[in-house]
Amino acid sequence: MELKEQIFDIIEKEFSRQSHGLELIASENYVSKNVMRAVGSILTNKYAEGYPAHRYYGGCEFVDKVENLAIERAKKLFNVNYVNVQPHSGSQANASVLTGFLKPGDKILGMSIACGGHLTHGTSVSFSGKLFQAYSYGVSKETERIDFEEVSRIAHEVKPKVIICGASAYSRDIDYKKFREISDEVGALLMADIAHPAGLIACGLLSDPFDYCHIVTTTTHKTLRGPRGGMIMMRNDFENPFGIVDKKGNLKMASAIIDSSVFPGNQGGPLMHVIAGKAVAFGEDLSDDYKKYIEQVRNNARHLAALFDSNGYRVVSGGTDNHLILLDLHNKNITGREAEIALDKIGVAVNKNMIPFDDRSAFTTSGIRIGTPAITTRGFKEDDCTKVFEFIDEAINHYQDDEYLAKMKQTLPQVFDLDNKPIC
Ligand code: DSN
Repeated sequence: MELKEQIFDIIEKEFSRQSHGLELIASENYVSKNVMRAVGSILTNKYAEGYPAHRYYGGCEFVDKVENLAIERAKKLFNVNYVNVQPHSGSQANASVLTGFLKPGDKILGMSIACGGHLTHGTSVSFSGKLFQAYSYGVSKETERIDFEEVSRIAHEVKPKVIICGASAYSRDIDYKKFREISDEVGALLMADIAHPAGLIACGLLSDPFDYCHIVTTTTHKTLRGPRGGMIMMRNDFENPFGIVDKKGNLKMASAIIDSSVFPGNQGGPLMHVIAGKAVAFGEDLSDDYKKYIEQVRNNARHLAALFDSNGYRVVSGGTDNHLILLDLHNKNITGREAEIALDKIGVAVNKNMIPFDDRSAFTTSGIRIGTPAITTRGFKEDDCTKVFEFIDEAINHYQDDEYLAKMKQTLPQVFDLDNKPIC
């Protein structure tokens, strides 16, 4: 087989995996044909370092239009006045904000990864924990919701320059007002990372972070159902409080700091094909159909949480406000890793996940995270989610029986009528 055919053969197999299985990884989704058309277009050929009308390359008249459209649509979607659509990923967006405003050794405070935070919010293995002195807050043992007493205590003790709110495995709405009060008390900038719930926030199903957070970052491929990528937003620009000046000695506005930190600070040429995909996705996200979709995402998550809860599973924090649920599998005598492997064997993709105060490592874990964005794109409603629960429960109850799991995998496409629920 020729080299290029090898790749397309693998892509076909992945297409079959995605089509014939259930995708329950909370950070994944299926993009539309038009998003794929944009991302697979000749825009990938174009270099466009800089920003619209201020590029370092000729021939940018059309890619300028693409980037401006992506910005305008994102502004409308989130009701904001500043957007940078160039970050290649959520991690790059976070890196651009943190390295733009801070110097190495400055202090940051973010949610601990063990309680649901993200790698780039200060873990020792990421740039955020290597470049900065990183501190973390968690959730209360009783409620498994953000422990604001702890946030306040640590913030007052260490006086971080940036406080980060937002998470990757947290199923509850976030009180951004409380975070802002604490940030103001200690003179910190407040950054929200809404990578996971962005779509629910855009449609008003969760609290709006923009009135309280100085800067908001997101990814574009999770609930927003766009291409893989990142984005940085502000409702209102502001004077940076850290005295950062430009070459002429003028105080830089936050927008100028972010723009120069994305390019040339952290990235080179923007991925114009991906920015085009973002523009297409944001156009879709502004539609009534998307609003119905995202409401169904939340309804499906609530339905699943209630089913697990009433059938002997422990749902972390007792339920969900968004698109994901976190299950504590202790009482099922199975680790998160074992559950992930068993579910993989029946064609259901989830990820093992630590639960708050987990007594197992990040590699083993006591929990799994389940998200509904992708199955909802395939048209799943509450009835389908009841079957999803039954499948997961059955697989967990037979997790050591490979033959049983193999039979379940064979029946899964028919049970869920997957041939009539295409992924694109
Ligand atoms: N790794 C992503 C997730 O699965 O939540 C976050 O970046």
